[in-house]
Amino acid sequence: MGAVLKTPLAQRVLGPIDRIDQWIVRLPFVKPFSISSATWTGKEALLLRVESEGISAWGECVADPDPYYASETTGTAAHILRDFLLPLVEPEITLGQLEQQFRRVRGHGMAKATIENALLDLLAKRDGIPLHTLLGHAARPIPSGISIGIQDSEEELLDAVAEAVASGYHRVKMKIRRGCDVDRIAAVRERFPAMALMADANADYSLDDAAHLRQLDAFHLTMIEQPLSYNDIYEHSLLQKQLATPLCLDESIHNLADARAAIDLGSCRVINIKQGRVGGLMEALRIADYATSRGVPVWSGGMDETGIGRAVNIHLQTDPSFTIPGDTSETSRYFTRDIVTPSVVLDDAGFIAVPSGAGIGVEIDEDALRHFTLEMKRLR
Ligand code: OSB
Ligand code: MG
Repeated sequence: MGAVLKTPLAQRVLGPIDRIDQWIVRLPFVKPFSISSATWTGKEALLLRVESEGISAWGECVADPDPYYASETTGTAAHILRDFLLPLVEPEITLGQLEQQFRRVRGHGMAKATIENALLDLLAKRDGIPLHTLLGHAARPIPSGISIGIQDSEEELLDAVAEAVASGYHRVKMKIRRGCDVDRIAAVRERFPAMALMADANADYSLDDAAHLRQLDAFHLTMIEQPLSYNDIYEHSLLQKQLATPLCLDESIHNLADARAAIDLGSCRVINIKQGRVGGLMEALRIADYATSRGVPVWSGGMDETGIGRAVNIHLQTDPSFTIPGDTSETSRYFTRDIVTPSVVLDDAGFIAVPSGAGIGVEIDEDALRHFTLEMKRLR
């Protein structure tokens, strides 16, 4: 049951903006996180703070400093925000008009989402309502899933999965790559026969690997995420025809049009929606609606966000279209110290409580923010 809003989101006027500041922060990870194309030892993120009449609103860019997951980087996002997107942010225009203006800037969904997220936080805080209420959804406990990076050994992987299961995570995703896949999945499956398990290849395979990937059908995975190129939709449709296991697209989906193409071509049977990858919450909700109308379930991915982006992902998952546990894990899995309070924690049943305060509903820990700041700039 969605809350009734006086004005549809797209018709909301932005209102006065007194100041915009940008931070680049780097939070060290508890342990390195490896996917097929990269290893990260910390989360570097660009943050925006928009100030209006005493309200501080925040947006986190999900880009990494490198282009190993997506083509956007912290550096490209800073450039596009400063030179092309922020100049379009005017007090008298509506959110819908802003989205329309943003279309002239091609791509750069991560940069667009950063300012969109901050403006939605601002509007919600002005109304004194939580972000999920602004989006039209009611709070509900969010089932938590976990994404386990590529481990150095099978033993370390089994330990990590055992720890995740003991913590109550509702679904385990393990990262795979060429040469580190079938045997590892077989070992996890043998030890945990009934657990909801999936694998994410981060685009490491090609269509020539179809016969190899078909071996994974033996392990009743809930899905295989992005086996083929980050840039592909068509070849995934050919691969899906050869596999019983549902495919899920992540990297390939940048907007609603990509989602339509992927679903209509039969390239995937599930979509990983990262709101920060698709240009923001409004496009994420449109993709979720379309996918649901076509019988395709969606879930919220993650980008190892700080507490700002993680809170946004939690609010997004109040949309009933998000029927599969996402990659939103406890803060302590990533960081010893975060830049917001409170931390994300799981309850005894593996659920996350949606913040109930205004906007994103978490407070910036100014000391921690200062501690992790690499650079800060006033943009307006
Ligand atoms: O492919 O989903 C991915 C993290 C960084 C970049 C890409 C991905 C991931 C994750 C971790 O899988 C998600 C999370 O725990 O936030
Ligand atoms: Mg992925």
